[in-house]
Amino acid sequence: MKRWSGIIAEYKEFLPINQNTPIITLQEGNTPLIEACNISEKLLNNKIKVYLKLEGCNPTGSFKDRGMTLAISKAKESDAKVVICASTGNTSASAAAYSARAGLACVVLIPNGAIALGKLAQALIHGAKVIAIEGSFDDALKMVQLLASQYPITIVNSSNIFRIEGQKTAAYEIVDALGTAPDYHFIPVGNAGNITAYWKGYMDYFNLKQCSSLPKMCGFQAAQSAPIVEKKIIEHPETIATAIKIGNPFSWKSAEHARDASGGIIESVTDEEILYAYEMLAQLEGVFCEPASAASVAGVIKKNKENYFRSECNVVCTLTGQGLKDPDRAVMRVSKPIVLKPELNSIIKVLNL
Ligand code: AN7
Repeated sequence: MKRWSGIIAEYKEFLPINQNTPIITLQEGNTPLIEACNISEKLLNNKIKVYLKLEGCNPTGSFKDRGMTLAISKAKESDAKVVICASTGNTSASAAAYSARAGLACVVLIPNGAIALGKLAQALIHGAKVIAIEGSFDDALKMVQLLASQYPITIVNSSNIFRIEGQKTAAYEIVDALGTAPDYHFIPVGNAGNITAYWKGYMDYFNLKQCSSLPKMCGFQAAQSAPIVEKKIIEHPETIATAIKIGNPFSWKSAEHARDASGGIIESVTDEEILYAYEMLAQLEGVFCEPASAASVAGVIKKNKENYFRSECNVVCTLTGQGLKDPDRAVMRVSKPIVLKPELNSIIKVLNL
């Protein structure tokens, strides 16, 4: 039996490492790619085949681990002592975990009161120094860039090229699993690193003739946090999908490049559309992702209504993070438990038996 050893060991010929790079891994990657048959049947008239790439199955519960294993390994190789990031939650959780494993000090700046509790818990329990900025993610990222320009601290946001390099391996896995590239790839967009990374991954494989076609890259932002769609910086982004509540994405230009070079789109979905997809994923497919992740499937539902797809095509949706990170949102969305005394009759009545 072959044991999966994490994305660096598995894809080392595609990654910027050498014999001196210490590999800091939690065996991230190799995430499931499952078919969403029920969503396809019930919400899309069986017109298209939909696959879900379950990135919430990574060790810290999000896709960030793919980039973080490489960023932290390279930081360790260059003898860094301290790493830093700004985060809407998942980057900080991942940075804190991989730093703990590497024996590096980790500083994370988060927008105060605006990240999901599970993510905050992760950063704290892994021993990061957590600073809550009274401002937005964009304010926190600005502070990180200023600090790292003046002090010997390594940034592990997606401005760190090793993050993008690691994250591109998800595209390799998809092609390895399907035997070909999908027709469309739908993905949530926040700081826009992941759409950049997937496009790089697909291009790598295409250039190496591992696939003979390329997907159209279709990115989705939340409606009131959609700077790329509106072509302007959003000073006060709003959305319940806190992971993608970003008004001035770092990888703005490269996301536009991925869209244009692939013939894809970057559009927005409303919070209600996101929450509907979030609930449908849970109730029709048994997949609990976080709200931001559901933006990809919300995008598919929306574009299908607009007749965007040609029939018999296939679509991969990246579900970027695990639903348990933000359980409050789930409890808010659906009906509460029915509280009863321990009496058989009252239970029977409620169950209509
Ligand atoms: C679940 O953690 O930016 O477009 O600081 O956590 O690559 O930014 C998170 C982003 C989608 C958007 N889904 O990805 C952070 C952070 C989830 C996320 C995104 C994020 P990018």
